[in-house]
Amino acid sequence: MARLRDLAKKPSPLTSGHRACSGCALPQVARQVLLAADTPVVVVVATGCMEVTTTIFPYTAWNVPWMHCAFENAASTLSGIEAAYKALKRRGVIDREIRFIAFGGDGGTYDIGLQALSGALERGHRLLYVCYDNQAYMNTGVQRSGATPLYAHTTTSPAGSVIPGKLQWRKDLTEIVVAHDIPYVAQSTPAHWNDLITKVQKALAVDGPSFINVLQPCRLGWTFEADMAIELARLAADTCIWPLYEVVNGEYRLTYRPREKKPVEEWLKLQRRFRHLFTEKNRHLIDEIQAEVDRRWERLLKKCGLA
Ligand SMILES: Cc1ncc(C[n+]2csc(CCOP(=O)(O)OP(=O)(O)O)c2C)c(N)n1
Repeated sequence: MARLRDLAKKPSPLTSGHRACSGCALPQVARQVLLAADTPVVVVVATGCMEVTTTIFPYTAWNVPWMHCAFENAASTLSGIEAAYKALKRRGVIDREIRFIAFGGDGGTYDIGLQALSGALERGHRLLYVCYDNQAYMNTGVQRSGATPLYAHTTTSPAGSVIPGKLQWRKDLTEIVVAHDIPYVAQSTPAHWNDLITKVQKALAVDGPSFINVLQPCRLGWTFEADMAIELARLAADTCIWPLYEVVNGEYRLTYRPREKKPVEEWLKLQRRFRHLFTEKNRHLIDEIQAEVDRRWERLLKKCGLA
């Protein structure tokens, strides 16, 4: 178990001075993930907010070896790096233990990078892929992605008289990754720092591919007050819209069970992208979301042997 006291003493892998929006949870995700590593790491980041806000030429906010890749190929770029490392190690050129971490947004992971991710998992590279899921293509202007929740307002699923926001439920990428039968898969948030750090440590310890899906509240696209990102991440777990769990060699384990399962409304009402749901005409849509959250939560409890 990590201790804040020890983590605070480590040099920050991501410096201040990056250009993430005020109140964005993205730097916390990167910091927490990288602070969990006890060996040197090499990082690849798919094009998206994380890359764009931290590497504005000629500057970089990264204090770790870091490689640019395109929007769709973080997993294959990192696969190549890991394969080269293995070859150099075999030849005795490198003798250090190094770990490999890719970050991708939800657009770059659920959608355009899914093929590269699936291939890397199937080939069995020893790498950790972290999806920072802010639930839309935020960097290019809040377009809906496969991760955008049902009825969220985005610029390509605008809530109005024609539609009440996005018409599809979000794709369950974590379960898609589980289907690859890799050694370690998990979901977490930056609000649950100890949960996230423990999961990263477990992921980096397995001799094969690992994947962690981290919810990242986005101030711009979800639209909330600047000090609310961590609270929204916490509420996502407390409402069970974003359950915290891990799947180790196919075995499901819940890592956080809210003492009191809060109504999903509490999470929705703090975000302007769901504002249209709180009208007389649309209130039944909240019930629909709640029913689906409940159904999925019960299903997860069963998988974890808790129901
Ligand atoms: C092949 C390709 N298509 C489109 C783009 C333009 N583009 C750059 S970032 C981005 C959105 C990234 O969204 P996401 O992965 O969700 O990350 P976020 O910006 O939300 O952090 C897009 C569409 C690109 N760089 N490459």
